[in-house]
Amino acid sequence: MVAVLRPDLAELVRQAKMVLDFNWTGEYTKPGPRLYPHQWSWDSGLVAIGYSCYDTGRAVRELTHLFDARWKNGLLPQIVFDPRFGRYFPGIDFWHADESPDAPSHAKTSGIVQPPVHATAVMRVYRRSGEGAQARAFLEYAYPILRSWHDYLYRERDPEGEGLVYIRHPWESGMDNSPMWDSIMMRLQLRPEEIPTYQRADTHAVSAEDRPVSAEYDRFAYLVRFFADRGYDEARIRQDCPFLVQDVLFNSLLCEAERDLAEISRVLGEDPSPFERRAEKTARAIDRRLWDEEHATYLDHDLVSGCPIHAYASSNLAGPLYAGIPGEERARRMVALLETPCFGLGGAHGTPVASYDRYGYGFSPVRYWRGPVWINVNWFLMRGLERYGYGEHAAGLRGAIVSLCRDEGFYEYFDPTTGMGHGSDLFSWTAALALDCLLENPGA
Ligand code: 2M8
Repeated sequence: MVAVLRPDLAELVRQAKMVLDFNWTGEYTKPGPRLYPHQWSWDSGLVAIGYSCYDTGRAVRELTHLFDARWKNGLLPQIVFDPRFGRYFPGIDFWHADESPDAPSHAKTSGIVQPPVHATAVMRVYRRSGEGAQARAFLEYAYPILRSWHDYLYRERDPEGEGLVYIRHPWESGMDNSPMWDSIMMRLQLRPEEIPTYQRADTHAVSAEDRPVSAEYDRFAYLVRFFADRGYDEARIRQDCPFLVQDVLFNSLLCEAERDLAEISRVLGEDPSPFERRAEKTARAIDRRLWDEEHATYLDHDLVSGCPIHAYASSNLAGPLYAGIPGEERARRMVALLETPCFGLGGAHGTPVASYDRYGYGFSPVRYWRGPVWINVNWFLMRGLERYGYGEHAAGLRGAIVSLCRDEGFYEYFDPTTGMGHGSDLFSWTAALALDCLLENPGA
């Protein structure tokens, strides 16, 4: 950890910790104080990475609260509901998750997943805590849970054994209304009677301009009803689910998390080779099947149409670099694409990269995952650039993340053209990953 920080940065560290304290419920950290009152899966993983810099106890409690809500089949749920907070759609009653025999009896959860960053978070907590007896005890507790979580993904979401798992709802990607899903959403022609009755809560907390449009919410809700009608039985769901996608970021994060799981098993004296093999199979599958030679990027694959999804999101570049998937030449071409005004890496704007090609069809500078800067995607990219030896770019991105938070606040996302913050303020993973950038020695 850095011993002395510039006074303005020391103040930023203090503010970031205050955001996390403000959102800490005593059991988990709310992603945002009003918009997101429950516990979210990948938010908790990323927040634990932030806590691992200065508060191991909090990191362990955060992850333990999520892990304790796991399903019997290994599924780690996207949301663990806190019954004290009602104002969120879709709430407990809309999901009907407990109709699944796999749902836990002691916790209320949703019935989908989010990107698997948890083994990575656990490993970071262990390493940064000094690897003592207590940290080892946490590894021993987490190991079987992480193993069955990854087993669930490979067993239920990769039935053909390709090394690529599918997601079945845009919410599972974490990038809810990305233009990547537009072609599928358009195909989903709903009759009025197929649209569930629901009331959104999000547009009461933040501007409707910043959030997905209602045609998207209709389809989000339709898919939830579709899963509930099938009792969350994966074999039945995959038979005719209209949304089945092999997502680049999800699979890249899984690949890296498998390597972290291998590392955990090594520390515990277990055999790491099954996890190493699975990680390498996934890495090869991403590199072979999802690479788009013409545009020098990876593309998501739509399993329903059998076609690649030609939409250019920065997560499709950040994920594979983060997980060390492309060879040097592909990585060089990807970085060159990131440097173009489409994404703006290291450019005159001085902001981190946009989530979607700024000149792409459907780009919006403010509407959620359709273009704004997100700190988690940039943090994955920063790690990837470090990994491939693009030290100057990585340092520039680290500086840009820190400056944006210092100048604008810890917002959920930012307009890439002005830097202005949007969505929820006091957003936990923004604060947590800024702390990671500030408190870790660059390059360590
Ligand atoms: C956003 O998604 C939730 C649904 O999961 C929502 O819009 O209500 C996404 O940004 C997602 O990635 C994130 O985990 C969640 C909580 O921060 O909010």
